Amino acid sequence: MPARTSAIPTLAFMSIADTAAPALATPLTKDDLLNDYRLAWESRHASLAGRKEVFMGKAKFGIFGDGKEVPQLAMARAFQNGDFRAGYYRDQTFMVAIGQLTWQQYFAQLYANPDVEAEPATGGRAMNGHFATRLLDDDGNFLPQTNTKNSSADISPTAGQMPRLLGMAYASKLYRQNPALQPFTEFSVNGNEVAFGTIGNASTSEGMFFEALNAAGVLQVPMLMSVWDDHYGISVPAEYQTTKQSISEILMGLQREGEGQPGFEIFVVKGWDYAGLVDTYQKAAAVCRAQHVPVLIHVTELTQPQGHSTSGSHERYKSKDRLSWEEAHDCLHKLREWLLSEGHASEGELDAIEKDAAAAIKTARTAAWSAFFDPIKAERDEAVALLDKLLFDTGTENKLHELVDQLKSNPTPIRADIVRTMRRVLRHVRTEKRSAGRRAVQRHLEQLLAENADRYNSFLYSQSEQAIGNIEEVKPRYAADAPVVDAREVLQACFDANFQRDPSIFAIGEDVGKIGDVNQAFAGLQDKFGELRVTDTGIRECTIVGQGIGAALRGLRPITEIQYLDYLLYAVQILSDDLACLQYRTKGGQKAPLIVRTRGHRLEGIWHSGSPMGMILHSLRGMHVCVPRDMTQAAGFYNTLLRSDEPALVIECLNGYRLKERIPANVGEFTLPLGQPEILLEGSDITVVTYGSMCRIVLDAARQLAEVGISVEVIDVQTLLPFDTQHVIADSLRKTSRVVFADEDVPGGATAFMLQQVLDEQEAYRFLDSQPRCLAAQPHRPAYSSDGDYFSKPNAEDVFDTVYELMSEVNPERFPDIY
Ligand SMILES: Cc1ncc(C[n+]2csc(CCOP(=O)(O)OP(=O)(O)O)c2C)c(N)n1
Ligand SMILES: [Mg+2]
Repeated sequence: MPARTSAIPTLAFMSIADTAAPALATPLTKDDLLNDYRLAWESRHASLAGRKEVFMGKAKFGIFGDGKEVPQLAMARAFQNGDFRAGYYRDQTFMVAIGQLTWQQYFAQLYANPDVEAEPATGGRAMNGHFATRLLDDDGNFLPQTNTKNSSADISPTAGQMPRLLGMAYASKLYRQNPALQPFTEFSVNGNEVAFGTIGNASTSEGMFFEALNAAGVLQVPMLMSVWDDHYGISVPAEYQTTKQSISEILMGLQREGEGQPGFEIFVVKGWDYAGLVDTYQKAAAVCRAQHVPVLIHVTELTQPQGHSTSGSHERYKSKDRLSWEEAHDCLHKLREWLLSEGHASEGELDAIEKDAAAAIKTARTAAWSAFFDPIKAERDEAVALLDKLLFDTGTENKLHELVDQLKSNPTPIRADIVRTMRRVLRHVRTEKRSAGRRAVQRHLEQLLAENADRYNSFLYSQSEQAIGNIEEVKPRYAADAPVVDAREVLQACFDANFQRDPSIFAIGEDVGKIGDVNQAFAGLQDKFGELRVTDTGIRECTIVGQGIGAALRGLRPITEIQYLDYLLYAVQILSDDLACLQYRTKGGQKAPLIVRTRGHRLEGIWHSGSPMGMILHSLRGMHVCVPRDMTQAAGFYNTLLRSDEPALVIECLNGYRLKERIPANVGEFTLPLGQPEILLEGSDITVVTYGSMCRIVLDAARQLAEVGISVEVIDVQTLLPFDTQHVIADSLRKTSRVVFADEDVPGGATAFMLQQVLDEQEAYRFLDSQPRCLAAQPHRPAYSSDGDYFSKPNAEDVFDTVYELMSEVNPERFPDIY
């Protein structure tokens, strides 16, 4: 083992402190040091044992924090109550060090224990190494955050933690600088909370990393970013990942010139240098917390003793030299050397700690396995008892005995084995409906399916009292002389009222601040409510959304704006991977009620007319998707959403802001329920289902169709998620027996979704006398200008012809072919 080269912490680019501090300037007792040593070894043993569990078939996959233990101990020492983490799968040591993970819980996650008590981070839903603390109580309300240490819920996509991290840091800025937020004492103490980020060296190659760092520097928020640098991203070394192979070197331009200047503090410290790490984190967190200066700590020379994950072995791609360098620089061995050389402990003491650590992990692992497996065995035994009884009653078939015996003798059954066997057995005795044994099995199966639905399918959406379906409907009221205004003014009045009502609401986005967004729904509101409430951002859709997610997690009510629907693509990944699945992946442990506001459908050209609703519907389950046809409906949705605790996307009609609408007297109070279509025109021959800007076109076509004697019922679905919860459309088809789904998406996009919902989900196929038709835009993006629009998107003539064709098929005499 090579000797430690220096007792001096390796700090570079530091502007706030000397670089020649003595080893461990931070006052730590011998107990502190030995506890850290114990925890480091427990963590190592957990990694070693975890890998074995996977190879023994007790878990499906494993990724571990071995080789990253020591810097995490140092980070944990700087992490205080109220702070938040957004990190990745290597952070087990940190999570245990801050007291938010036990080793038993660690193994529970490895085994995928679906019991939230056993595995509080994800309820067995995420792979191991996906950490989270429970931020909500059993009713789905936020717990106080300032007296605990908090972690947002990890996701697998590399660098996906970055946008949310920015938002969590941004919340501290708002809590410190906006006096109206002072009453929110359960979320912040004067904005003192630091958002700690962790990321692997290779993942810094992702665009989101750079976007988030730049934004943090611009915003000057308390974001403390650590890069765990082990030189690799799976098998691909730094040469392929990072210019100059050093993230700190290439980010040097972010370094601030001095106190009070804009920019970052950047530190570089070796990952095996315990003293240097502890001191660095203390200094870094202090400046970050006090001055709201973002910090980057580049932790170098880390290793991966077991390679990347259980999917492969690193001997395949690391040279012998590299492997022996890694062994020599293993941070645990280095820590041991340092404790001995500094006289903090004897060999015997450290040996005993290492031994105890191994034993502690064994105990935790065994307990976790029993807690996971015993209930399954009990479920299996219960099922087998019922099945035996059924066989006794009815079964003579060998096949049945075989099925039950297989389940009985399976040494490691899973829940699917139990349910699968019961379903297959019931299939075999389907004619024995009167057998009591069969009925008992069926009842039990139903119970198991319900339990497993809770385990595996619950919490896609909020189940709290503020869930969207629980928000009371308040109808709009109109004064007799209600002013008729440009539609954007309806929104402006709605936002104005809500901003007055709730100080936690704020809006950010490109051009949202000074000019009040490109269509001026926020016009004048920055002047009225200040720059912290209505705020311009850089052009960075992904982190605009992330800023909202992180702030919403910390009790604020952000409205983040994506200037045009076409640019939502930049943010869809994070909306899908982070926001939409947040409740689900924590089994109701976290929520981020973020509203994403955007505008789309019809305007001009390839990048300002998009209506990629299919893409949205396919990727954002877990969010609500509102497609209001005008600004009054949009205002109703904002009023509802701002009172609920669920995330949603609201797509306003780009071509609707200058149309005239009447302002309701209760413009900030009336609420529009989601999932309730509106019948815009009653008719008897055929139903046309549509939404958004197409409503006006379909209404126009319906008037033309009326002239030739065809009576069209026009339905605006209003929200695509949720979709027509009361089956209003099926009821309409009961009457008309014919349906056209029309929108501006590509063929097979949201029209196909609506068709599936109505025919399959609502079973309305039974009412149809004609083929259901979908009328969508052309499969390409819309071409520029009015002719481009006419020939790219469905127009009134297209709607007319589609409906007419259907009616002509039904009654060719009355409706002879046009063409
Ligand atoms: C967006 C995305 N691409 C690829 C992957 C697959 N993947 C998981 S971890 C990883 C390497 C990450 O390396 P690094 O950031 O250095 O972290 P380390 O595992 O080395 O600590 C890759 C490519 C992923 N999870 N997400
Ligand atoms: Mg790496």
